[in-house]
Amino acid sequence: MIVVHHLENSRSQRILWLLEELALPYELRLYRRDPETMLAPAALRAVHPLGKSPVISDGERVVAESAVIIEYLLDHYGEGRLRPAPATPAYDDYRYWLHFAEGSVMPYLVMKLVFRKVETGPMPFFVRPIARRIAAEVGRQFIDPNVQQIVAYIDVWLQQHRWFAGEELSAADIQMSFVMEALASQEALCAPYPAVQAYVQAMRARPAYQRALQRGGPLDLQR
Ligand SMILES: N[C@@H](CCC(=O)N[C@@H](CS)C(=O)NCC(=O)O)C(=O)O
Repeated sequence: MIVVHHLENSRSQRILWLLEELALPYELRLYRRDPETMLAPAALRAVHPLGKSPVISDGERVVAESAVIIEYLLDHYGEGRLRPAPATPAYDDYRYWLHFAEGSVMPYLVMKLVFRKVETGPMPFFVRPIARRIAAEVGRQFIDPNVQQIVAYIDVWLQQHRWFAGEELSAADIQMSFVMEALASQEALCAPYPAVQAYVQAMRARPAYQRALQRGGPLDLQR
């Protein structure tokens, strides 16, 4: 039996969506974030030393890292679904977006979250003005322009492609889903990009996506 060690409100949502699209049976074990730090509980380290989510177990095998879990599940249970045939243009696009999510977007989104905490979180009063000024400048000069460039780039792609790898939904869409939800949670950022907005609506409309949210709990990426 596939067991998904699911951290609430996290990238693990991708794996639930994939399993629902594939209509595979799975057990969901829910882990709550620490309400103050938002970090995962120590119990996740009993599953994998890094204690991050998603992580799955399948018999004796433990698999971590979203894209690797996706490939593992498709290799073992996909039966050719949700992945274009290898060495085709659609497959090359599939693989690009599968890696783009964690390789090129998530680092900026995590940086944004961390620096926002520096701007708004508690700290000794004598360093506060300097720390906040630095955090704001890093956002303004480095993080925000990169995120804006990425959204514009995705929008151009989605004007020409229904899903990330072409006409058919693929697991690249599932890997990109957390990125798309994180971008969509910033309304002002996405307002000029109708293709991004239409894509997010199409993704959310899929019954399997909704079933995954029902099982795993809601995504609130503004927290
Ligand atoms: N690149 C990894 C990232 C895993 C990751 O950082 N997950 C976050 C959840 S979105 C996490 O477990 N955070 C809790 C913590 O760091 O304590 C993947 O895609 O699986």
